[in-house]
Amino acid sequence: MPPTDDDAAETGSFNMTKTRALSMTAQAIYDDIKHYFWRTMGRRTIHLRQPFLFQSVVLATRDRLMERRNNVRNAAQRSGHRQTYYLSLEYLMGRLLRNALQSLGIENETGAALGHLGIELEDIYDREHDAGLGNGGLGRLAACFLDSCATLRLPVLGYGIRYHYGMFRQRIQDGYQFEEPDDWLREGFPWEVRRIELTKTIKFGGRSVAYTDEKGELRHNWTDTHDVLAIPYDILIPGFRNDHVNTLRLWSAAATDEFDLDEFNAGSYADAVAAKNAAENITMVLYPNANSEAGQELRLRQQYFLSSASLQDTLRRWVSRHGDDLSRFAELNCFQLNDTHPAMAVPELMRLLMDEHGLSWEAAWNITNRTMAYTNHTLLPEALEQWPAETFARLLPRLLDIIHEINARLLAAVAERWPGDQQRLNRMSLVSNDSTPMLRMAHLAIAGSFSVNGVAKLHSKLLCEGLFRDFAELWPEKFNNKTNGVTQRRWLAACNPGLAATIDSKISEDWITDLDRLQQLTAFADDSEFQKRWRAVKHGNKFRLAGLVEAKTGIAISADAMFDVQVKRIHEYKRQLLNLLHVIHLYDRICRGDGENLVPRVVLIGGKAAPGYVMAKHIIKCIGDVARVVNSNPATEGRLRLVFFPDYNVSAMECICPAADLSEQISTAGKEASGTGNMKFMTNGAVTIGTLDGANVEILEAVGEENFFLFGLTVEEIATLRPIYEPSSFIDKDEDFLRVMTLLRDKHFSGNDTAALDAILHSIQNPHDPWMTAADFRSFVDAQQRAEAAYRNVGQWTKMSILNTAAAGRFSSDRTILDYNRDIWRLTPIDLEA
Ligand code: 26Q
Repeated sequence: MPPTDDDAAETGSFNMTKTRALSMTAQAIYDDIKHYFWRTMGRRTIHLRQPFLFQSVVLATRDRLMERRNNVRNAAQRSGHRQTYYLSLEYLMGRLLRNALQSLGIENETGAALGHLGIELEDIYDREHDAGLGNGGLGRLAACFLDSCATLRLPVLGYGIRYHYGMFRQRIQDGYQFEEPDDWLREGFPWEVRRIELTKTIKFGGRSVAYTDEKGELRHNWTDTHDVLAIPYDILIPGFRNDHVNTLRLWSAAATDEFDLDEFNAGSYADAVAAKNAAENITMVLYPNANSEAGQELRLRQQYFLSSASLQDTLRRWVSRHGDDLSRFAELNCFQLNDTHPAMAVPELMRLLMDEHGLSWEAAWNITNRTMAYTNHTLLPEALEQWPAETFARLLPRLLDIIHEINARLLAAVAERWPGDQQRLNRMSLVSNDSTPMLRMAHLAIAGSFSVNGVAKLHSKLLCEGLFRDFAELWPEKFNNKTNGVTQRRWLAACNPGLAATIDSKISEDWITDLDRLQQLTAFADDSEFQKRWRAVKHGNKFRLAGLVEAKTGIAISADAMFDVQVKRIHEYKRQLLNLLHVIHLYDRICRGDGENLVPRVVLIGGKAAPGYVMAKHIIKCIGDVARVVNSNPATEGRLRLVFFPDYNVSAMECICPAADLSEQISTAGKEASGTGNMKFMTNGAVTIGTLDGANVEILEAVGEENFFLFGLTVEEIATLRPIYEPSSFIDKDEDFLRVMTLLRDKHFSGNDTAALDAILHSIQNPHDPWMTAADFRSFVDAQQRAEAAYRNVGQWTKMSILNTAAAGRFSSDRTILDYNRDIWRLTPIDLEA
């Protein structure tokens, strides 16, 4: 067993009071880079293809973060502050170096240091592998939140999993998606610091045994378990130029020394050691299914592993600072659950408090219910997590006891409030009433939390009226909204330096930490000189993206065309298909000679399909099929291009969102919880074409109808139409739509394999199409025509673009975090001076 900080006797510490802080000059940074390259790594010659110079730059940067982290820790310990722990199975961090240098304010100095070597800082940035430990929106939101918490100096620690393989890399071959493993740790990840002394032991399997303790109280023992070690790795998260640094702590699984050796001791020592893999598999790979419930047992292990290790860690910190008295624990700690993925934290905290710290049920429940807060990210019923009770019984028997007890008390409360309402009891139970009883993780999270929030106003409202209605009736005070946001440090300052400088030329730089200041740009929306500069920046960004697109796909696109962009996970509810139908309609117009007046347009679609999601893979294939025909028809030259952007990820978005003119946010109303790409595009001056869904509703409210292309049925209209929905009634009465369908039916775009196009034809024509794509076709095409007309008027379009950026202030994750802090966390910023 590795040493822990609990049992290691303190033998002293370095006196740091006389240590001077590391210098931030170009010379000092140069010296440190040289030191790491030459002395630590023992390398002599610089090859940019090798990782060593990049790693030396990271280590020099990390040193400067680490000394700030130490100062923050000392200040925080003195203040005895309240603290929040963000529990998330995903953190989609992307690259870290540019962000770290900009936050520390040493980008120029580091650039100069590398300049001595004749090396461009941009080339070092490009050397970094994305940390892709997330699927999409939910994981990237966690990363934006960490940035905002550090910038707001809030004591928030992120807990997650150090997956060995992150989100798969997407390769497109002959139009099909192929998944390749993302071996992101292969060259090492120099940002992380392994904290072996904080290792925890996680139990699995075995059985729960009841006994009576010396005081005559009923207690439980979880025995005969198969234990796994959780080893933490820390990544430092800097605030923007405020000397504040927070921590992201990622757990990695390792086998214990005793691991099952008897079980395998039948003869071969080597086989027994090889079997340690089973334990280490827990953190091997991120599950790549966003918005769908996969139900794999290994995923359940991951969830419990994260929950248990993180809670043990917070209890360890508590005991080391406050001793065994837990009476003030709830006052000073808060756990924010990023969806139900870490919902096992509810029964696990109960277990730790009762079984390991000797608390009664009432005392433990009082703490749990005052510290847990749950964020929901989906309205799709099929994405709500459920686990077979049987799996729990086998893997986590003690937790199942506790869940049954929570359920018994919940149902008693419901029965008291609504006597005789058996249906309500069945609906609200934590355990479904099926032949194979399932545990409903959302119900567990709601029952265990003092706060439940959605991620946009519409989404939060729909949760209370729909999925969680019974719970909202029982506990209305728990339910609240926290509209998502994105960090403007990454999603404007870092990724769009041209626009940032243009903004700075008119208003101060304060928007970097106070995005509402962008509102002042409104005064310049009509200023023709400013407009000219605004357009030049956008054009430059489009040129940059055109280069990337050509490098990745071989397709040449013109920066003079309108860039019409939809990038996000591929999912039927997001309706990439609706976008595709519009492209086919434009193509049809060009073919029949009605394309003379079309604004030249590049339609860019990117995103990953979950490997097991057949329909999503069909959609990718279809986009490729249509693209091939459209792009090779000479009539479309200079008018229309369709591009599928392969392997869309965080770093790709940093190049894509500054270059977009039109942002496609076209989900079926009531299905997209919030969306956050919509906010990144808006901040960078793209105009949205979108439905009244998720945060689009608030974007529209902020920017005004005249600066947004609204289309489509509302949530209420969708609900009314659904029972009588007949796609052919929309297709047959619409000549444009009929022509599009005829091209598809005639297999105009099909190659040898028609499976994808057939499936798509079928889904559009299906009266049971849950996404009701055909119903929104006409209104989408009309909105596209309005967008096109607006784009043709250069002055009008530029004004709309400026006004979108100007209205983006509300969509800063700083605002979101301030909302969480005001209503849920109630943290005091750390004051380094005090
Ligand atoms: C669940 C069980 C088993 C395996 C995987 C999963 C799983 C993994 C990831 C389920 C869902 C996710 C991710 C969901 C997600 O990204 N949701 C998005 O969250 C964003 C941030 O709030 C919103 O803006 C988007 O609207 C929402 O779709």
